[in-house]
Amino acid sequence: MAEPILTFDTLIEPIGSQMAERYELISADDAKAQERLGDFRVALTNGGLGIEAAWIEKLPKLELIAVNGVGTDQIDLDLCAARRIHVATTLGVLTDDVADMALGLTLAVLRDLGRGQDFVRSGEWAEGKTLPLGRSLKGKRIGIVGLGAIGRAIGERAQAFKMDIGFWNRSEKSVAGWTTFSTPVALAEWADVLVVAVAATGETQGLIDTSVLEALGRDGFVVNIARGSVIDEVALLDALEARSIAGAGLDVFLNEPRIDPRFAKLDNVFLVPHVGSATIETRTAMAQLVKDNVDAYLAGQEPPTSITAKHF
Ligand code: 8YV
Repeated sequence: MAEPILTFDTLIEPIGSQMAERYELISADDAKAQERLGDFRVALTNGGLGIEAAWIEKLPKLELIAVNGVGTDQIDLDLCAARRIHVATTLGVLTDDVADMALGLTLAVLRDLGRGQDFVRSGEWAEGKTLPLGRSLKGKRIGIVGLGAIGRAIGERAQAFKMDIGFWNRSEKSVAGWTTFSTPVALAEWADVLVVAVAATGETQGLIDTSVLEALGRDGFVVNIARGSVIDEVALLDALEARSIAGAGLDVFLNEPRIDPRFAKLDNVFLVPHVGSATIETRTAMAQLVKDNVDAYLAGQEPPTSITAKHF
């Protein structure tokens, strides 16, 4: 009998079909899932959704949560570690695409690409109207909040744009030629563009608050490719509306996909729907790693990218 897997997410083709051939994939939305609660050793989800603790508690045999993503903010890792449940993510394979998105959003807001496209499509250009000038990336200071693999990849790209690099990281790190700051406020005071690349945890919730936004100032931009929860979103919206910061490029929000309607009314933002890793290449590599984790575990091995195994 094929191993049943409780699914909250589907994987890109052809890996989705390969999984379905080898395992019995049962969607969490399917009534059948409720009848099989005692059978599931493996659950498959993504970074945005995670899995509710209430689900974990209903699954007495759960041994592996295979995450199609790197974010684990929607998973109770302490509970998983205590129950010796592997949480295996797609560590490493999405770094470059997410870093590209951070630079894409930086370009989009500094050069006002959204307004530029609207201007061409609406015919205003043809009518002879003109647009306000954008701002150069070259020579600007980019302040990276969180120097993990993605933060570092953002810095490397920003160097190619001839930006000055600064960062804040919870634990001490140093990179030749990059300036380190002891607090997010100090980083924001220095930076022209503050890029949020830190993992969402209890400690980083609301890290980018009013004091950080005030330090960034009216010529400063915020870019977020991490999680909505890392920014005090009401403070961000207030600052954008009051123009006490210049603008924001955002891939992530609170309450996705039903985000705060105040965002849609702003003309100093560039908004994309949580697509940092959404390329065919990266989603294929992510799906392959999810499958590798599941295959390895069910073959009696440690899942290659388990982040909880070290706590067992
Ligand atoms: C995905 C993410 O969009 O890795 C993450 O944590 O947020 C993204 O890569 C998400 O996992 C949905 O598949």
